[in-house]
Amino acid sequence: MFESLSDRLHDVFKQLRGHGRLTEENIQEALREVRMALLEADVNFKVAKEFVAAVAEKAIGQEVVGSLAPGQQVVKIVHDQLVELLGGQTATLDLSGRQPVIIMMVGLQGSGKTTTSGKLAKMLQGKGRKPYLVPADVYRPAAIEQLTILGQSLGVPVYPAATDQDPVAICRQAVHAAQSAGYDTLIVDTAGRLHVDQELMGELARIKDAV
Ligand SMILES: Nc1nc2c(ncn2[C@@H]2O[C@H](COP(=O)(O)OP(=O)(O)OP(=O)(O)O)[C@@H](O)[C@H]2O)c(=O)[nH]1
Ligand SMILES: [Mg+2]
Repeated sequence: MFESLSDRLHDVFKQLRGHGRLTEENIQEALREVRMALLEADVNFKVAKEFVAAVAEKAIGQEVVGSLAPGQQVVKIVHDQLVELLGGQTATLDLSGRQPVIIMMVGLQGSGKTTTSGKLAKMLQGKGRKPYLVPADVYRPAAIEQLTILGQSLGVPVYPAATDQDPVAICRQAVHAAQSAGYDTLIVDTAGRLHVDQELMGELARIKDAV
């Protein structure tokens, strides 16, 4: 995703720099390209729209038009805005504390918990940690299988949970299994849920308490 985004932006910037002077149309055209690049890189529609609007406002506000190196200036504005969009500060995962460290993936149905669990596991493995994936979604058909296959393809061990088990029990047993196998980071992939679903929200609280 980032590779194709940077390729696209590179092309847009090259065109911008090529202009001795920039008109407002030049900038708008470039920003249309930036917007397309963001959308193709899977950025949320609203985020892309706001991003381009913010850049446009700054670019036009700073009187880039007619300035000495207008292309450079627009590139800088886009760059600064991208840094801001991705979060001005870098936050790292806090993996200190008693081992195994437990990461709980929580969110709406389909928001990307399972996929992100896999990405996290791979990233942590690359840093020399020993992640253990824990499927705690016993409700959606094939949810356990999804994480199991993901783990297999990544070479990350997955706790062998079954759908007739209680998610709280799965997590508790997975912690014991991790302790005896020497896994230092548990990634608990919970079932998607709405915050108004009291029963399922209660389950999350119980998992948190249990592990
Ligand atoms: N485009 C895009 N799709 C994603 C991303 N992350 C996940 N998906 C897709 O979104 C869909 C749902 O992803 P999951 O990881 O299964 O989401 P989930 O939160 O675990 O879903 P539930 O367990 O059903 O609540 C899948 O088709 C994923 O391939 C992402 O970053 N970008
Ligand atoms: Mg899932």
